[in-house]
Amino acid sequence: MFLDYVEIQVKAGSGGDGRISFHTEKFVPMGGPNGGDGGGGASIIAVADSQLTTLQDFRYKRIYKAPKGQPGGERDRSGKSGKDIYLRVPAGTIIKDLDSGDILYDLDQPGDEVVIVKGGRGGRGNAFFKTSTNQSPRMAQDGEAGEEKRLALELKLLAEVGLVGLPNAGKSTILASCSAARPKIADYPFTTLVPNLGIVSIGDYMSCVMADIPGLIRGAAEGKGLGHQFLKHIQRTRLLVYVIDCNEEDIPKARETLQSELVEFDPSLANRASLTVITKIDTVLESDLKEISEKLPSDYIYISAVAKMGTDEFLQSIGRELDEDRSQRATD
Ligand SMILES: Nc1nc2c(ncn2[C@@H]2O[C@H](COP(=O)(O)OP(=O)(O)OP(=O)(O)O)[C@@H](O)[C@H]2O)c(=O)[nH]1
Ligand SMILES: [Mg+2]
Repeated sequence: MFLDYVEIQVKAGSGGDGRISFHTEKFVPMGGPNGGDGGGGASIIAVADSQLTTLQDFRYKRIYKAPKGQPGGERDRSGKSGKDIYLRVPAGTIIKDLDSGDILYDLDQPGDEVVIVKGGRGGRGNAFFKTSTNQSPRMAQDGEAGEEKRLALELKLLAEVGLVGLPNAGKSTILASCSAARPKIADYPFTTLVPNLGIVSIGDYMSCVMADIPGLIRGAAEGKGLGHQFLKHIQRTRLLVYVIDCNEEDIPKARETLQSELVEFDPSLANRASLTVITKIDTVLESDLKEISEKLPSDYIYISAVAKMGTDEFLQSIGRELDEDRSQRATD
C-alpha cells in the first residue's frame, strides 16, 4: 500500500529522586546536608532518516520506554541522566496525538528532529534545601514523571508528479480528469486551499501519485498568495508539470514566473524534470491555437482536461519522464 500507518505508545524516563544524606566524619556524627540531585529522565526523539521509506520497523514493536534518571548520591553527587532514545522514521512522516487527534509534528526533511516526549527533571537533593533557619533539612524532591503519549505515525503519500500553475489555470481539473480524486473546481482563483493527491494510472502497468497544489503567484516564494506554504509538497516530486491556460496573455512570462518562484524557493528545483502543459484548448479556435503554439517551444503539450483532448498523450509523456527518472536513479 501507498499509505503506511502505525500506532505506538511512548513514555519518557522519569527523573531520578533527590537524595537525603548528611556529611559524616569522626566526631561529627551529623554534619551539613549533602544529598545530590537526581539525574534527568531520558527523552524520546524522532528523527527523519533519508534511508528509510516505510514505517515497517514499528510494526512489531509498539511500546517505547526511555530510561529513568539515576537518584542523587551522597556527597553532593548528582545522579546520571538517562540516555535519550532515537526513533528513526522516513522523511514525510506525520506524528499525531491519538488522544487529541492533533497533528503534532510533520517531519518533512531528512534530518528533521523533534522531542516527542520529554524526560522528567531530576529531584533536588536535600543539600539544595539548606537555609539559614534549617541547616539540616530532611527533605528531598522526587524526580518528575516523564511525559507519556499515544501517537500515530503516518507516512504521507509521496507525490511523484506535482502540478504547478497560476491560480485558475486548470490544475485541479487535470487531477480530476486523470484520477479518481475529486478536488474542488471553480472559476475563481485560489479555489484549491490545501494540496490534493490522486493516483493516476498510465497504461496498464504504471501508476503514479499526482499532487495538485494551490495556485502560485509572483512573490509566492516570499509568502505571497497561498502557494508558498505548499511548495514544500512539491519539493520531493520527481516531475514538475507547469500548467498554463492557453488564454493566458503572455504564456512565456507565466512559465517564467512559475519557474522562478520554484527556484527561488528551492534552487535544486531548477534541475528537476518538467513538462509544460497548455490547457483549456477547447476554449479557443483551432487556428488561434496554431498561432499560439507556433511561438512556443515544440515540446509543450496541448490538452483540454474538460473535453479530454490530448490527455492520453499527456499521460504517456508523464510515463516516459518517470521511466527515464527511474532508470537514471538506478544508475546513479
Ligand atoms: N473549458 C475548459 N475549462 C476548464 C478546463 N480546465 C479547467 N477549466 C475551468 O477553469 C476553471 C478553473 O479550474 P481549476 O481546475 O479549479 O483551476 P486551478 O488551477 O485548480 O485553480 P486554483 O485552485 O484556484 O489555483 C474552472 O471553472 C474549470 O471548469 C478545460 O480544459 N476546459
Ligand atoms: Mg485548484
